[in-house]
Amino acid sequence: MGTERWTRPDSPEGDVLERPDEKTVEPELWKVFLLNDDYTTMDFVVEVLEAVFHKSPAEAHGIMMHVHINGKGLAGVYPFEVAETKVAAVAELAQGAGYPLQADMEPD
Ligand code: TYC
Repeated sequence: MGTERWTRPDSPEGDVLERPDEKTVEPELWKVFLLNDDYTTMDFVVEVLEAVFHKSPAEAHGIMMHVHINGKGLAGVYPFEVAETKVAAVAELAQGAGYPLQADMEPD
């Protein structure tokens, strides 16, 4: 909670530095969302959800429809570097197939 106050061993007295808590610096988990667009096919989105996010066909279809209707939908929650890799994998698959499908991420 708040900040942890600490002083370097060799620092002059009164030279108090502040280090934010770990959680403040970088949240542990990040949400990865798929974004809707008018051009990516529904079948392709389902394929991406199965391949990148390891969803079952039924789950993938449900998430795809949620995104189609609401504009955005949660594909998964991961540690930062895993989430970044998922976002990049979506971009690479989409670009390779010529679709504008995008994913983004935000702290959980
Ligand atoms: N809206 C797209 C269509 O009608 C389907 C779609 C769903 C696209 C989800 C992107 O993340 C998406 N073909």
